[in-house]
Amino acid sequence: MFEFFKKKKKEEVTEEVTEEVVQEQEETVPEAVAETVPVEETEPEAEEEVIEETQPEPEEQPAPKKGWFARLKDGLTKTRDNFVAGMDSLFSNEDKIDDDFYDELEETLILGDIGVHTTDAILEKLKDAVKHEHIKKCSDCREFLIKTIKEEMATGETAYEFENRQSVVFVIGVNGVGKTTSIGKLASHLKSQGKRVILAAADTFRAAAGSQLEEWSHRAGVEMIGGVEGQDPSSVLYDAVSAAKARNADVLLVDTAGRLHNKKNLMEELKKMNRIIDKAFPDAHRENLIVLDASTGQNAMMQAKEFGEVADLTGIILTKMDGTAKGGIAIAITSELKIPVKYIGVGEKIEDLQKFNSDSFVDALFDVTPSEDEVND
Ligand SMILES: Nc1nc2c(ncn2[C@@H]2O[C@H](COP(=O)(O)OP(=O)(O)OP(=O)(O)O)[C@@H](O)[C@H]2O)c(=O)[nH]1
Ligand SMILES: [Mg+2]
Repeated sequence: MFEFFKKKKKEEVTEEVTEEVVQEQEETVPEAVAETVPVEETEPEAEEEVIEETQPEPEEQPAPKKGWFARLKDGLTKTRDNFVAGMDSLFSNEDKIDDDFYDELEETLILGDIGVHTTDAILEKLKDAVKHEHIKKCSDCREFLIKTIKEEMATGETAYEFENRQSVVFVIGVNGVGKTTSIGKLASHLKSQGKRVILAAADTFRAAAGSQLEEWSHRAGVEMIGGVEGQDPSSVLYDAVSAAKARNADVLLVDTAGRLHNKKNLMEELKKMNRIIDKAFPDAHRENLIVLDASTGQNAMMQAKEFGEVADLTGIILTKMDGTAKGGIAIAITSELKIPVKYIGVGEKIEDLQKFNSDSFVDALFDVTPSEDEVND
């Protein structure tokens, strides 16, 4: 679990640090020379000044690398503050459980974007446990709640088999949710596992879309097949599938438009692309990932339902978990739609994509310390 994150982060942090150092050197060395050369010809006072200025600054130590669990917790800070803080006061008292307690818990869960359906399911289980198990006081409920949420989120084995098979990953979602960014991050993750990855820039609607993906392809060090603005996205897709076959690529990641002239057009276009992949590359394993912006809360749920008409969704990439208090939506989505969240985006950088594990997610949300194995980098 999270192996890629552990592995990748190490490599990339080192790369990044090295890059920064190189850049710093490139920038600072000529300046230092330029400033120190005239010093020999100038007044001694000036010399002193310049020397003072050019004293090598103590090298800034890179901040100690955080483990993935710490980063996940950091990313969930706002959600935790919003969701769990309210609950803590609810669970901190030793009172007997009564209807007021249930009402307050219900409100907290719904406000935490857990969704009505999931909240009902959780409360049902809690009431049952209060009746049949030894849960008497409000303070006994916390652990039970954590266990129940974990159960609600368990959608069976979360599969990442596409990572190990010849696959086409069709990435869809409304505009601005983070499709292109997530594809870049995913490409980099797959590349670091030694996979041959090709990107298809099948968003030909927006002029900048192709160049955005191209930038990510350079960052990730993978190839991209694109077209020109206004070109039929399906023709780009054909080219990309042909290239993936010809080069025996492991994974073809398909970026799509999040907006066309209108929503109906978009949906029709995506359906067509879905059929093309099926026809042109029937042997490839298919993964249809919808990208949802966690900060949009319940809207994300609606989008998952709508895009479910385009293709059979096999997973979700939930982005922008770092900046939202609505991360509880991950619980609602997994529990209600029964579509597994496979990755979460916790920032804008290439390494800010994590494989999703519901147990760790709930632990991070409730500030539970996970086992040593889980946190070890
Ligand atoms: N903080 C944060 N920002 C993210 C994350 N993922 C994406 N973003 C940002 O969200 C913005 C939109 O991302 P894109 O990848 O361009 O979104 P898109 O779905 O491809 O958008 P369209 O091409 O317009 O459909 C960018 O500024 C990204 O940097 C994330 O996990 N966290
Ligand atoms: Mg895009």
